[in-house]
Amino acid sequence: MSRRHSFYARPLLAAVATVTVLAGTAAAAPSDSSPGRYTTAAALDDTYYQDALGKTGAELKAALHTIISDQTKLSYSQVWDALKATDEDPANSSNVVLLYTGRSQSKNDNGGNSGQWNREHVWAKSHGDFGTATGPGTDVHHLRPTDVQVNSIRGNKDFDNGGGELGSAPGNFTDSDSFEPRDQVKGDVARMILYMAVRYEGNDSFADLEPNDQVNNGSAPKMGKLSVLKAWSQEDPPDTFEKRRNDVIFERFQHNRNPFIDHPEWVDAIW
Ligand SMILES: [Ca+2]
Ligand SMILES: [Ca+2]
Ligand SMILES: [Ca+2]
Repeated sequence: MSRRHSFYARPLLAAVATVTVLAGTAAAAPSDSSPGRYTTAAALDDTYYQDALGKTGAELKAALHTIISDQTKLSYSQVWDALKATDEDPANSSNVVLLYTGRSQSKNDNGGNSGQWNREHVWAKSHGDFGTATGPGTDVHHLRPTDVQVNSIRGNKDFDNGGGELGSAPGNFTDSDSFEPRDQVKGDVARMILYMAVRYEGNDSFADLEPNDQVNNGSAPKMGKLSVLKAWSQEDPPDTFEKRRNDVIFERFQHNRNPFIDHPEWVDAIW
């Protein structure tokens, strides 16, 4: 375990220690004792993203790859519990919010039956054929709770605009070769795909995942369409739910971040 990793794995302990030291004094609590202190852009730039600052293009991508590859990896069964935390409904802690339908549903109503929620691989696992072995197939940065039937309709299609609207998930569209998610999650989808492209570079036992500007990518380790994903990232910038999700993954599960949620401008800096 690297020094960076062990440092970030213990934000709560550090916060507790700070509070203990200050107990009994009249001093105001320092700003870094609040739970979200690692999530401010300035704090992350001074620490987590230090080696990426000032870079662009392939150099930026390489620096980010090194930074985000320092992570804890989950098993596929651990993904269930992670999603119950990362995608918790802010208005109801017993529920998760499903990606495509936006439905709030009981955390315990997960499984493979119609009407339940299951684990959607936003980067379809057949694109690069990584399956559900520990690795890209269990990386919760691109795994989301979805309605079982809608997950099946999306299948392994690439992302693009157009098609007919899904009766079971209004606002989502599909045709024979592509899927268009609802407006509220278009940027989320784009940033998940681009995270995967930076995280997986073919230097482990898995394929080098990369976006391209096509559909019908099949089992190639590619996902389209890049030009559409870039537009979606612009149209739907990170909101509170997406940022909180990144924090929960970082602090509680994988201890790595999606850089494009923290720095959306890095999408254009690389692609
Ligand atoms: Ca299409
Ligand atoms: Ca969004
Ligand atoms: Ca890659």
